[in-house]
Amino acid sequence: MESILAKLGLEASNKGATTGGSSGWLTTGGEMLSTVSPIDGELIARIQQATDDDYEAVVATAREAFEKWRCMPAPQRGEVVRQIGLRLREHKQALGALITLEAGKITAEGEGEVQEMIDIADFAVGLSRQLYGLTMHSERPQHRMYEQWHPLGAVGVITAFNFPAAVWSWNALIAAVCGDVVIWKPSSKTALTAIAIHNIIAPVLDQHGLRGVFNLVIGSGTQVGEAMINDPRLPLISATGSTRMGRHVGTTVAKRLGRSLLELGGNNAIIVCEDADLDLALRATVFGAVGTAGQRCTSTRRIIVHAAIRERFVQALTRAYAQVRVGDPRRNETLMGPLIDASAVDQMMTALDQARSQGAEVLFGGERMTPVPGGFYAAPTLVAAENHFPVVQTETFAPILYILEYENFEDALRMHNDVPQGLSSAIFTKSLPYSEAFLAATGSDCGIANVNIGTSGAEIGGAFGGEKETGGGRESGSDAWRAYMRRQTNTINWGASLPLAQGITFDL
Ligand code: UN1
Repeated sequence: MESILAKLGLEASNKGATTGGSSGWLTTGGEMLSTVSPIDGELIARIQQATDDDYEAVVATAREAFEKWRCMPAPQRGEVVRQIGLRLREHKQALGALITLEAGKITAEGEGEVQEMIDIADFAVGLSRQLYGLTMHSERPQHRMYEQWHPLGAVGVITAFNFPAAVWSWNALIAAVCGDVVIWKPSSKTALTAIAIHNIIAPVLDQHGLRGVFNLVIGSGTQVGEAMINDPRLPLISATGSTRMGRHVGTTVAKRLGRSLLELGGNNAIIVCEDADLDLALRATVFGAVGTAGQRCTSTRRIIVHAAIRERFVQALTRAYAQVRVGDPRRNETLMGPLIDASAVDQMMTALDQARSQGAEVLFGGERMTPVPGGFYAAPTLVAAENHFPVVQTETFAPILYILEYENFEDALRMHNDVPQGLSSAIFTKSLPYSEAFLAATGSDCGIANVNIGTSGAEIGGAFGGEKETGGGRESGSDAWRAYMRRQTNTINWGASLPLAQGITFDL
């Protein structure tokens, strides 16, 4: 552990606010935060949290930095992000190991998360030469119309524990090439990862003399989070987390007519049709439901399986679940590490009690585990349930998979969409009509819909996010960059007369 911390510039006690670079750390006088590892409940390191004054200092520096950063040509901003990507490559293993230590992800997933950051850095570099606007044909003679995209300002980024590094990069690296500066409030559960990232990128910021472009403020939601969402100096708040949190962020930011980009809870299902390749469906389901201990927004929470193959599929799932090795995520053979903390395990147990009292049956798992003393472990769990059970309608951030059964395809689709959330979805079938029906306007109502691929593990190239209570925001690839810029429509008259639009005459 010591060597990982040393490689990432972390100490026993760390400062919790920076405006970027090696000398950007603020002398915070806030309360100490202890970070423990979910692997064994042991202390990793401490962080001195930001005070209100620190927050003010960061916002002031960020706003000053924006004045310059927005004037730097976008491809030059892309060059800074390219160098950040190189630093991330060099530190992929160490940062991945810290994510494992702090969030409990298995090594492959910890490193996979850093790879996601590297990929988005590459994407952002290309994007820095492609912030395209459209041109239009004016209805008036000798007029030209087009739109352009300008930097927006200081963007507030609030992230969750489950992707403590990648979600920052989706927002921050895209926002940076767009000419924005970023103020990041990470989850207090995984704030060391945020400090490590700022240490990794510090030499790049030093080299370019950039202070205030990438900022970090660590503190509680009630202090730092509230300050950010109520702050009119932050035109955009991008928040990832629960629907409950997002509802508060969305309404608070809306009250000041700011913008918010929300990526909230999911209740992701896979429909397994009678003609599905069951081996593929099985592997996708296990990765989706058990991977990251069921703590991805995109985790598979519901299986909607055709009655004719239900028995066979559930038996195969049960056999697979029995082989999932739960334990220390640093060990090569482990497939499922701990949940994030003791309360996450309690919430899982509460959900299972509710499920039983609502008429569900636990088919596999359901219990707490102690493969490592002091850690927060539970068994991957299969539950036979019905879609309308209140517990099935709710996102529980844990490895619980509800098994639902259908007989005709319309019922499967109806069940699929009949939840308040709308993030990710999948169908396993060899039938063109089924897969096309799933992707049609009348099919899946989610932001992500896959065929013969599970619900989790999305690539960075697409826009990521979902509908309904998932919040409607889109981050990462495609044209998600537009959310981080302001659009301006320009009409230029290069003639000698002043024709009015809509043919209006208004002569003196
Ligand atoms: C999240 O859980 O908030 O698709 C993000 C995936 C990852 C990102 C998940 N690429 O599972």
